[in-house]
Amino acid sequence: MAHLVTHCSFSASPAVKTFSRSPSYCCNVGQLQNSKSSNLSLKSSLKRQKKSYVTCASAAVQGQTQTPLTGSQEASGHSSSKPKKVMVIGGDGYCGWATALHLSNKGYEVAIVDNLVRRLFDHQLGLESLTPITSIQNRVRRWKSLTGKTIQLFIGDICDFDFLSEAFKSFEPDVAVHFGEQRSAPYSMIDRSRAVYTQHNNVIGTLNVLFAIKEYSEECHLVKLGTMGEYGTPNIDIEEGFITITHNGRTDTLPYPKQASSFYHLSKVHDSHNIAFTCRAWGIRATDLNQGVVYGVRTDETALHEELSNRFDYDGVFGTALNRFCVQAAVGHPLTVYGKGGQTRGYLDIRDTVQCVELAIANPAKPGEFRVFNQFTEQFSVNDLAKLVTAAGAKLGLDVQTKSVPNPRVEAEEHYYNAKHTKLIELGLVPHLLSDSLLDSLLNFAVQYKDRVDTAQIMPSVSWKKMGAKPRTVSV
Ligand code: NAD
Ligand code: USQ
Repeated sequence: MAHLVTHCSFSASPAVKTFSRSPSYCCNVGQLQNSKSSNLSLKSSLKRQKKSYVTCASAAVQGQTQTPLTGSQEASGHSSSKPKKVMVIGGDGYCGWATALHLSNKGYEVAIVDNLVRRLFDHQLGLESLTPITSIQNRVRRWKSLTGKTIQLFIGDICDFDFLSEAFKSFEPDVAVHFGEQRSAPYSMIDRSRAVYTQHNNVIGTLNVLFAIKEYSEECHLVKLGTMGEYGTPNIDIEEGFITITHNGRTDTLPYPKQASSFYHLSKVHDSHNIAFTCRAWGIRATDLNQGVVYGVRTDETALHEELSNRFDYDGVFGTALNRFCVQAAVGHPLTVYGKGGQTRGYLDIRDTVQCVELAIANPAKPGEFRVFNQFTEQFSVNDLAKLVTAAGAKLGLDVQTKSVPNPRVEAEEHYYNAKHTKLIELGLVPHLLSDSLLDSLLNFAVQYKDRVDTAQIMPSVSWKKMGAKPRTVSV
């Protein structure tokens, strides 16, 4: 955890003091040096977190009327008058915020659990979302004022079991949707301390969630965000979680082999094993959603008001391929295809992320069942994405160029890729496929905010091979 204060990479910040890991990371963040004003508010808000606390979205924002969205007033799949309670861990993040609002809109009773560390990473690395995002407290207040719906907040670290226990005892979730991890592969490859932090945060956080379910909410369905990257890029078809193998005349159905390619992706593999084990050992019910790369920013709910806007990362550490390419096209930066560009992955629209999670909740795993769904809608190579963005840019009058940059990662650049993804479709997923109109609107969106782009953050700055034990400070 030392990196959280010691190395303000990608910024000109002076050195700051080290501290040893404590259950609540917030104690020393005030020493961070970036973005003075926002940092100050982060400092004071995090100081208040030293002991876990709960806040509820409070009264309506002045001057706003309550206009509930359309949609079921009752949580889908739940016929009694009591709505299902869904704890969204990581609900201040990109996928989590969109999902929390979507589930709240659908009539679920939602609580967000988040330690706001994603905002802290931005402060440390000198990064900023393309879209301005307001505090989580303002977000839920605005939601309440617009819809009349309350989202409870539990601000704290799920690696702190006392905090998590209090949140579980207080909210009594029927479902825990777990997005609350360090999710950037490049971040996990900056240096030893980030690698250790990522695996500690993700693996211990998930273990704590499993123990909290066992201890306080045995019936609670865990919906855990995994990643397609757990499988790597094998030279055979990728199945949904399990593969039936005949070996020396005997046949068994076994977990699909995992070949993750970053310390982040490996943390998800460890999570999957721990979850599968606790389903067998304790009868926990769990769905592991092996999600592909997410693109897009607007959902029905986040589009309602600027204070509900979602974050949109385009930098070389947290930005993902298609979102980055749209921003690059908008500012006239050549599209950064790494290496040969044949790297193929599963992709999905953020509107489908929220739909998939809702489907998993409405059709829960049985006690003791460990289900795996591959959560993506289409496969693209990086070269495919560059071509699509170039064509969409031309329609908007943008002259989009592509540049092959040396690949900072260690990964296959030309490979076979065919991943199954039928289980969510069978449950009713109606995908938003990547169409010209979606690309147009994403590009227009990037153009709208292009003045906020810091072009110095676009090129990749983390190398898989140059990673070392020493804390890294990368200058801008
Ligand atoms: P994000 O970084 O935007 O959000 C994660 C949230 O979790 C942040 O708000 C962060 O503050 C919180 N968090 C992290 N550690 C925590 C802890 N110990 N205690 C409490 N809160 C904590 O990430 P995202 O893009 O929304 O991804 C969410 C999940 O989905 C991750 O598990 C990620 O691995 C997975 N996923 C994301 C993508 C993608 O393209 N964004 C694709 C596949 C899978
Ligand atoms: N890539 C480029 N140019 C870029 C950015 C990325 O060529 O400017 C390439 C990468 O080398 C990689 C592919 O695009 O081959 C995808 O990279 P990415 O940064 O979009 O996605 P990745 O690092 O795999 O991680 C993202 C999320 C992570 C999630 C994962 C799903 O950050 O949380 O787990 O997507 S998956 O890829 O299916 O594992």
